[in-house]
Amino acid sequence: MAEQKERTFIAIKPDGVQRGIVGEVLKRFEMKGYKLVAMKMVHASEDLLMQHYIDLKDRPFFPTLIKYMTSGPVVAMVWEGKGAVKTGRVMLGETNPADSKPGTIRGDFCIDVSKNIIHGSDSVESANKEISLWFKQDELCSYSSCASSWLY
Ligand code: DAT
Ligand code: MG
Repeated sequence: MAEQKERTFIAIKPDGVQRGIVGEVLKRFEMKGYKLVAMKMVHASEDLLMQHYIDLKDRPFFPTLIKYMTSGPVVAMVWEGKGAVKTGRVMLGETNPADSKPGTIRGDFCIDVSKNIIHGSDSVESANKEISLWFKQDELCSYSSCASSWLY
């Protein structure tokens, strides 16, 4: 069924990597039932980040955002499953951790909007764009998950 194949791009930002939150994020997405399709650690270039955040290029915080995102490696991932984009955003919490509820990743593990530890695609369209920006086609793994018939 097509809806179970929805994919989202999730990236643990440099602060999330430095603070040791990678395992916790993986755990939450795995335990929810989403399927890991791709994952890599990458110290992203300014060029890649400028493309990734192109919609925000005129915002005052844009230069700071690019500097922060290139300050260390990130862990980039693709997760797949029903409603992965929307549910992924719910699992992340609000952009500003101060508005994020406890139980969400940003609500539980960070304080400031400029160090909000994780990125998640905001629509299926941007997910597709981000996935092709960060991953080559052959980095996306094709396999069937044994959990699938117990989830859907
Ligand atoms: P999100 O990451 O929740 O999709 P966004 O796309 O609006 O939010 O912004 C991208 C990132 O830019 C966000 O995760 C943190 C940073 N950011 C957004 N608003 C900010 C602000 N007012 N001050 C500083 N950084 C901000
Ligand atoms: Mg965004």
